[in-house]
Parts: sequence; structure tokens; C-alpha cells
Amino acid sequence: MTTTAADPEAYQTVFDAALAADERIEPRDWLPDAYRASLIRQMAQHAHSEIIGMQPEANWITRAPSLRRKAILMAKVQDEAGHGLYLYSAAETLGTSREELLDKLHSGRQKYSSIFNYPTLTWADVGAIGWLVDGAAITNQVPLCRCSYGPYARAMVRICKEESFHQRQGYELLLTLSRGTPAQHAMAQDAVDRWWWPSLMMFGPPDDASAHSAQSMAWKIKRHSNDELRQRFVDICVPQAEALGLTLPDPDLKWNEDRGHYDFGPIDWEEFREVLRGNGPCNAQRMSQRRRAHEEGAWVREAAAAYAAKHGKAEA
Ligand code: FAQ
Repeated sequence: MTTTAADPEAYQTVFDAALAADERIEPRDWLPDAYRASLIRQMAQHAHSEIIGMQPEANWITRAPSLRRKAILMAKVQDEAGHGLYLYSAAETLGTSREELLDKLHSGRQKYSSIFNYPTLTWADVGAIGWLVDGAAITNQVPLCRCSYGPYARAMVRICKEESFHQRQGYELLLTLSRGTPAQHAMAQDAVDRWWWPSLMMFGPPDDASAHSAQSMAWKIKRHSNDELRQRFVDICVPQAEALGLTLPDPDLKWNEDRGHYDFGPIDWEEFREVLRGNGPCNAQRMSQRRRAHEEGAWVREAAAAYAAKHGKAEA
């Protein structure tokens, strides 16, 4: 979209027409303040999730059961850092800065995904995160490749390719455990039992309680509602669980011929709200580790800034 309107009052019309025509909104275009604010909110939360999401998996790098598994896990955790960086960069095109966003995360004014407040108790949790958490992330994020804001949509293309690879590694890890010794099978089942419900919560509150969905869908930031995507995820996972030889911890899960979808049991939204309030099992640990990492990285930021000042930004 190019905003050529000379009259400022025409800008909204041009913006609305671009959305209606499914054109991309680009950083130099005029955009409504509320659109900008909501995008910053969602993209920042997304970026923060990627970097906080490194913690539960990094917990297992030193204890991976083989060199191959260790190399795979290290690469995955590095990918998550990269996703955070693309997303902070994309958010910066909206007039904010990475420094400001990190400050808001560290002071609790911005969120990260509820899912990363759960602990990784066994090696099988690395598989369950790959299969379920990355699987939920892809289900949610593939439609974001068609988000109306160009820099976010383009960042999502590469992120989704990498997340899809991550999902496969988690599935393969769980399959290996599931077909292993009875103890390994039990460990895989236990991990799936603990990660299933929190993964369903990743899609956000039910549609009738989702504050932003209607407006975000009108702005074509979100393309589907939280419940639609959650249902899509359940429908994908049930046959995959069967192929894995594992069960999902929901006695109400059954195929509904009329709906053409799997029915599933009630989600514990009180647990979700508690996690968002900061009372999940690992909220305090995740935030203190994040703040510590930021403080310990101060010298790197100072060195980079000094280098840039001396040699010019282009070289830095
Ligand atoms: N956790 O009105 P809605 C990953 C908040 S990346 C925490 O429905 P919206 C990769 C929401 O912010 C995972 N807060 O909100 C990986 C709002 O509060 P606010 C992250 C949540 O924005 C894998 C309030 O509730 N992915 O996993 C959550 O329309 C493995 C009302 O909710 C993204 O961020 C939640 N789960 O829809 C990394 C994708 N759900 O802001 C490492 C992009 C809702 O007013 C290892 N984001 N809230 O204070 C989105 O698609 C949307 O933001 C939703 C929420 C769908 C998450």
C-alpha cells in the first residue's frame, strides 16, 4: 500500500481500502494509533515468548542423552533466540525500540506466553514441548504469515518453517521414547499428560472472553479466533497421539460426526488466569533468570554501542 493522500482525513480511508483489498500495510504507511498499539502489544508478547521459551528447554542441554540430541537441542534453542530477534526488529518498525520492549517485559508491563511458566521435569518434556508447544505455535502462527502488517507477516514465514522443523524433532523424540523401554514409554506419557492442557491454553481465552479478537480480526492481524485455532490443533493432535502410541489426558475427547471435529473436555481457565497473574509454577524463576541474563549481557551491549560509535552504524 502507498499512502498518497494529501488530506490527513483521507488517510483512514486509504488504510481501510488497503485492508479491504488484502494489501499489506508497510512501516511508512499511515496507520491508526490503535492498530499500531495492538500490533506492538502482540508482537512484543510474541518476541518475549520466544526468548523466555529458551529457558525450559535450555534446562536440558547439559543433560541431553546423546551428542546428537544435544546438538539438535542447542540448534533449536538458538532458533528461538533468532525468532525473538526477528520479532523485536519487526516491532521496531512501528516506532518502538528493543530496549523499551525489554524494559516493559522486565518490569512486568508486557506479557509472555503462559506456557513457559511450566517446568521441564524430565527429558521427555523436550519432546512434548516440540510436539505440542511448537505444534500449537505453528497452528496459531501460520495464519499470521497473512497478517496485514508486512514486517510481521514476513518474519512469520521463516519462523513457521523453523517451528515446523522443531515440531518434527519433538515428535521423533517422543516416538523414540514411546517405542523404548516401559520406563521410557511411561516418561513420554507423563510429559504429554502434563503439557496437553497448558498447550490448549496457549491459544488464549475462549472467544467470548477474548478482549482483542474481534478488532484484531477486523484489522486482519488475526485471521481466526482463539477457539477456531484451538479446535484445529486438537483435531491435528488426536491422530498423531495414536500414531505415537500415547494417550491424551482427556476422558471427554471423542469424534463428533455432526461437527466434523473432536469434542474435548473443559479447560481450567482459573489455572490460566492464575498463571497470567504471575502465580504459575515457574513465573518468578523465569523472570529472575531473564533479568539476570539481561544484566550479565550489559557489557556486550556497551561494547557493541562503542564499536558502532567508532566505526559507524553500517559496519556495526
Ligand atoms: N499467555 O484478547 P485475547 C512459541 C492475554 S511462541 C499469556 O484473546 P489476543 C514458540 C492477551 O495478551 C508462543 N497471555 O488476546 C516457542 C490479552 O492480554 P493483554 C507465543 C495470553 O492478543 C516454542 C488477554 O490475554 N505465541 O511458542 C495468552 O487477541 C517452543 C486477552 O486475550 C504468540 O505470541 C497466553 N497464552 O490473542 C518458543 C503468537 N493468551 O495483551 C520456545 C502471537 C492470551 O490485553 C519453545 N500472539 N493472553 O494484556 C497471538 O496470536 C495472540 O496474541 C494470542 C492472544 C492468540 C496469544
